[in-house]
Amino acid sequence: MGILRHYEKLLPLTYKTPRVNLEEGSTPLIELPRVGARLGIRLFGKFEGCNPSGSFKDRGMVLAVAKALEEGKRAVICASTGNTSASAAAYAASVGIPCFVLLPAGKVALGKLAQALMYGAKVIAVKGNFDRALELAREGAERTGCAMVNSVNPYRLIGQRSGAWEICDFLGRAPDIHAIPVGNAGNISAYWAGYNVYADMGKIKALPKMYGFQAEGAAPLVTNKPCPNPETIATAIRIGNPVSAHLAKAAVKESGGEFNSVTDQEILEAQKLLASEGGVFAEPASCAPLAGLMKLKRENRLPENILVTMILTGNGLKDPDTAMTQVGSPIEIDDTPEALMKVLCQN
Ligand code: AN7
Repeated sequence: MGILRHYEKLLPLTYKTPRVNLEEGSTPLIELPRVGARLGIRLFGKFEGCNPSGSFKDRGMVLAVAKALEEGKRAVICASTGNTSASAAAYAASVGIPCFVLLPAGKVALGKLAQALMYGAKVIAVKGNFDRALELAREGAERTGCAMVNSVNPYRLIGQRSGAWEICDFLGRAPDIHAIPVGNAGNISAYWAGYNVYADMGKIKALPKMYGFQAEGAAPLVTNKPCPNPETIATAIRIGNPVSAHLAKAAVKESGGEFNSVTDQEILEAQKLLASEGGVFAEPASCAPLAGLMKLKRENRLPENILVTMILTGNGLKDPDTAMTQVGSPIEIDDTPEALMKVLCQN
């Protein structure tokens, strides 16, 4: 039914807020018994790749675009490592307003670029990294009056709280550990706020520990200082100066969690493991939490038999190029039963 209808009472809606809807949210919380057994925990992945534009960004974008319309804005603008742009472009298309997206040139996964262009956004490739593109987008919004729909827009994070509510509605409790990738640091902050809303309402008795995972080459929250030249294969989280760093730090501190980093190689191994033993294909950035949990396990820092949720923030289909570097090619055969049998009977 879409986030705005599903959580109408928990969101800042008025009778004037248009009920924008692409049927976002209600994504599956998938138990992953084979992967969980390796870790000695009960493991669930919330597959945000099932959202209409293929990532968690739709949860906040639907509210940000609805509020922009309510406030009389005529266009939206954002900077993005890819998923925000795909989401903004989709919602702008659905309500019929222009969308401008600023991307770090050459550093966005192909599927995301194709999405923004297909949805009809004006796509601008900036010769600089995401952090610079974000500064430019903010300036563009100020000078033109376009609605800024990056997570500096408070409605984005409010909409993204819905992910936490769905997890609690499904499990009847919060997880012991909530593991999540961290780029611009909005989503971890939104989940923490969401869990706290449910705790205040008495819907959950205990809060989770928030574990934020970054890529080693773009880990400003682990090193505790901005990273001027972020670099990682997980381009979605190739961010050096997260705008919501203060909120994310508070979430980790208040919950008794931690920030940690994982290497690109660990991310790729986790992506393959999640697909081949979980049946879920998530994009590289989304696999930083699994890589991080594996690391904690190796270090004997992961308690046994606890309930852990990881947020699988984006669909693996968005970045086939990276996936293909990790797998072999198909076995080509002549179009005969004999040739087929040779392959089928190879031990
Ligand atoms: C798949 O699209 O920042 O810590 O511009 O696409 O809330 O930023 C994407 C971020 C994790 C990090 N996983 O979330 C953008 C953008 C995926 C992402 C993150 C992103 P935040």
